Amino acid sequence: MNIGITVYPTYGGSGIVGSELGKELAARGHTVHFISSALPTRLTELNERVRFHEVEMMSYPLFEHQPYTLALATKMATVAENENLDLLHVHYAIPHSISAILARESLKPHRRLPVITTLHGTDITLVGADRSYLPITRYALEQSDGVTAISNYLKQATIETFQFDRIQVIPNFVCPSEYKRRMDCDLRKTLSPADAPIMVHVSNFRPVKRPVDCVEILARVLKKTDARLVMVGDGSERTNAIHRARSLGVYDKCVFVGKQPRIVDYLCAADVLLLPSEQESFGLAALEAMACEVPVVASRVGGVPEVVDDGETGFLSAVGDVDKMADDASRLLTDEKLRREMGKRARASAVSRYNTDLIIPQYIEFYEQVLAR
Ligand code: GMT
Repeated sequence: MNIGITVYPTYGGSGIVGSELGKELAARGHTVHFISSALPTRLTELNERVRFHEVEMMSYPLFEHQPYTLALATKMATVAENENLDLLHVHYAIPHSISAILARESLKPHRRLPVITTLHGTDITLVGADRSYLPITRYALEQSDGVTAISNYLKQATIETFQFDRIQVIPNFVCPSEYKRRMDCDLRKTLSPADAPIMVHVSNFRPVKRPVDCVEILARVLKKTDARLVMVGDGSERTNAIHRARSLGVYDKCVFVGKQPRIVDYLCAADVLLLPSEQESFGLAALEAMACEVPVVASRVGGVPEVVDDGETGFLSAVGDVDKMADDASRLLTDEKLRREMGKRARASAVSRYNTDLIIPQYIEFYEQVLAR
């Protein structure tokens, strides 16, 4: 197949999932055309099967804000014609689905271009549910030729908010040969020279991720055992997290490394992953950590309980219950046997349920079903 994929290139899990999906489809013989404002972060290698088409924006004094949605729709239609696309698959409904629907309509009647929308989370629970975007998001769902969601939780949330239920759940995935524990970890020595155990947090540091809670957890853990907190990523909450670490007197136990291209290296260096989010429709960081045998301490929200089995592959708590999260993290950091057993179970669970070889064929089958209609 010739597949057009659109993602947010620089920010958030939906872009990562869309990019990884494209690479996996290409590895299975399909040709994937990424249509986006910039090269998506995890797309390091372009080739005959993985192509990139940049959305060009004309600036004009009359435009207070440049109409990206229209520029994207135009690019989608052009690429569809020039590259003979079979379908468009967009990640994150707003505004990608609307652009794709516009592109599809602009090509009628001489070209068919089915639109598949994958819902990731805040496109439904935060942005889409906001009154300013709700009607257009409902329209995007109804007009898409196929809709998938990345967890049962998100499907249910979409039904409740939009009374729309034509949704197939296709969960996120992880490549087990790429995401696996490596013991030759020099990075660990750099992050924790005295070999104190490491808690890692990976996110885009938006308020919804509650990165400040990680610092609160660290301060409590330090009362029981030495530890380091490695904060991977960047976003608006980073300064608040640093400020809180300073005021709690634990800044010297934190390492803020910013955005990193190879998350797997940081996961392999870690003993525990902290994911204290307010909302999380899946928790891709949790899945990637589990594949690297890292148990997860997370909030019991959204789709996280579908991924992390409480007491088996990690520990779940109410949002903001940093005392309980710190107790759970301390237990894992001080009890090596428990940590290793949980880590092994975490990997087994990630591999048996979310392996790329299991999930990518589900997308291909879904494409075929939509095309056959
Ligand atoms: O919150 C993010 O990291 C970004 C956001 C997005 O839509 O780009 O992530 C959502 O999609 C990820 C990939 O499918 C999921 O793993 C995250 O749980 C989800 N985030 C939220 O629901 C807050």
